[in-house]
Amino acid sequence: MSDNQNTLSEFLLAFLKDKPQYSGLKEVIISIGEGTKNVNQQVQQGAIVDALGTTGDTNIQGEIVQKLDKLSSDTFVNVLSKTEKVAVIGCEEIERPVIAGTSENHSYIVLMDPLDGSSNIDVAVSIGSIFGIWKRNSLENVDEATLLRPGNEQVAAVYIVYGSSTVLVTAIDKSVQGFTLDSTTNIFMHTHKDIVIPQECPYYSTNEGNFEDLEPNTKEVVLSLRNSYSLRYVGSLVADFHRNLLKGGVFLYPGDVKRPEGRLRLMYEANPLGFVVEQAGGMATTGKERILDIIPEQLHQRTPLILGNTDVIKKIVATMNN
Ligand code: AHM
Ligand code: MG
Repeated sequence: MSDNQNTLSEFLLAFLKDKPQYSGLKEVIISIGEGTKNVNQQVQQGAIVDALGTTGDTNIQGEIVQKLDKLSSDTFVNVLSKTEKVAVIGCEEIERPVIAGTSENHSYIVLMDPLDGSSNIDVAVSIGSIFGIWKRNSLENVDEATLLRPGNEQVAAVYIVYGSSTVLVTAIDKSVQGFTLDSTTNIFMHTHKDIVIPQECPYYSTNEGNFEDLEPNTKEVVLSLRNSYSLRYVGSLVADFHRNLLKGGVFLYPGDVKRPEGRLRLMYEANPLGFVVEQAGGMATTGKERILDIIPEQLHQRTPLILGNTDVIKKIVATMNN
């Protein structure tokens, strides 16, 4: 990587230059970066700019909408629509798909969780944003069915962690790259090059409070993880994922007797992070099948999710299916 590729824009320009199949992707990812700067400012200012607390509404998931959920959803819909490269947007906070344009140039589909880790917003703990990006077949109609594509057809995924620093990670064409927002210039700098998940697995991340509701085989998995690795659980998927991606680890939100379908959402949580982790050498599964091979039926459907270190996950899957 030469010195003149040191910002997100410069990286994307160089990396996508000879890849015509990704025409327009640079603009889509740059728009996510621009939206992130706006969201980041609100996250950093928090209570000072009245960005904390709830709107008083309930979303399609039946969850109380936080002000930052709404602000980030509006922000990213706005910046993505303005690119004129995105045909349709599916969003955790919006029941129906948002149709952004139907011309031939509107060649991308974006699924997003605009503000992940909502329970951590008001308490200054790391939160994030997640995006899965698919290519639209320009001959097809743009409607709800347009969005229902398996994760293995994604062309890129992006996530952002608003943490002790603000980091944006891209996965495109088997290349995972990280960019840190320089708070003095407000520019994303290329700081984490060619990310590969470590072979070591120091950490496991799961909500231990759900232990008693787990199926017997899943209990066995968690008991074994307890004896082998240190527990780290932020309660923001993006933050737990990012730590495990950089330091090594495995994240689990399995189904249980109360919620066999799990808690996390397939289209805008599991698929994008599953795409990132596979490109970084890791694995993403429900325990029974590869996340990216699930044929989706609904925009907001949930899935059990296990993702991270490949060797450890293979053992987990063997125990779960014993
Ligand atoms: P959100 O997208 O509404 O914030 O919900 C998803 C979050 C994930 O970030 C996190 O992994 C999980 O919910 C935590 O759930 P729990 O509080 O049950 O452990
Ligand atoms: Mg989420």
